Amino acid sequence: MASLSYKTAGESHGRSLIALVEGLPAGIRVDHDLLNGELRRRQGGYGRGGRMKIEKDKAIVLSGLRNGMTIGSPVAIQIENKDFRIDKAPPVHRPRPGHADLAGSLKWLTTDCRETLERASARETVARVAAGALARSVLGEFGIELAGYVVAIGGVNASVDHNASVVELRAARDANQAYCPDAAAAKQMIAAIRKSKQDKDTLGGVIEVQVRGHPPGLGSCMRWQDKLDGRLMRAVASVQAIKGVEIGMGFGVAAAPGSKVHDPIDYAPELCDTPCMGFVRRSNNAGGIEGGMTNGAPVVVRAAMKPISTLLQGMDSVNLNTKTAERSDYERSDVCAVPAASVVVENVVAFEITRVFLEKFAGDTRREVRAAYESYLKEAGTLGN
Ligand code: EPS
Repeated sequence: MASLSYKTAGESHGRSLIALVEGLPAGIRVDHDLLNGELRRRQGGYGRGGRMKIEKDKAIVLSGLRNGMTIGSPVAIQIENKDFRIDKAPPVHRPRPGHADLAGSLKWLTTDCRETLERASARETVARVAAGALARSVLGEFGIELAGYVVAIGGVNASVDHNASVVELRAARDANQAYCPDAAAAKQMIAAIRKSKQDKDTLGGVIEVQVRGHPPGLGSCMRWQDKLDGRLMRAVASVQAIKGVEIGMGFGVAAAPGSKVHDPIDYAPELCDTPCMGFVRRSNNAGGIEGGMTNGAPVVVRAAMKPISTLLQGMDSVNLNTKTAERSDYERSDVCAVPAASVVVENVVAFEITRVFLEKFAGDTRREVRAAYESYLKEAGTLGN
């Protein structure tokens, strides 16, 4: 049986975006509301540009389902571009610093950056969200939940209550256009984006994703390829404009002594029948991952997003045809896409968690996956007895 994986295809102004997901067990009911809800959320957030007024992203599931359930075959999802005009879109000869324009033009030996930017565009993240949201139909069956939200934009930092439930975090996040659970910080973030737009500039920020309700032991310390932290970091760092990924305390671990970094272990017998099996931590600096495996605590991943590289004011660049100094080209773009990227990062994390879940509890059908999961919990319940 194929392990869970996905591929994407499509250009920013091509006909469609495509996600091709392989390795889902049969018998999973696909949550179309979640799928389309996440696509809609990705289109939103304060600071988005004109394109999102044109598009109405909706998943068309082309294969892999019968009566709304997976049958074990590859699931192809299409999301149509309303702004389909790739053949008529003008050439771009003045690369934008920070975008893929120059590196791609040198790689594919062209002076037209459009050949690169059409695929490098963050429009591709539509397909990643579709793949991740599809995979979440598996997680939902096992009570595993995620919340992704914004914790900083342009130097405005939110304060997040890590004891809040996923439902509370999502409700607070969904109450504003910064997708930030701290309402006061959200207001300041929106004001900062508004100012940035006036300044013809762009803003980056920080996204956090939490995973809850999963069992310990997802991932492995046995092969470097299987370490969950490495896999999450790779998946998140590959999202357009992400320049840094932290798990838990992240870079903070480098300055603090071990006694202030590692999370003391307690046993709470009343929690012995929950996925953490009663082993609780007084802190979660490890971000729920030790030795490349989940330890039962919430997984906490943070991602730093750079400001969008298309600036209305342009930046110093060079015309690839004439080699003369000119300002970079302007393409319609966003002022700040950190809220939208929080949806992308949440769903790429969801995909990686589903992947490791199905590695540990593998099966061709939902029933076999459930049996494997329950058998593990039963065995774990006898640990030390
Ligand atoms: C995006 C679609 C793009 C951009 C943005 C994200 O559409 P267009 O280029 O037609 O305006 O708005 O992409 C970038 C900022 C980028 O640098 O690629 C989307 O669907 O998210």
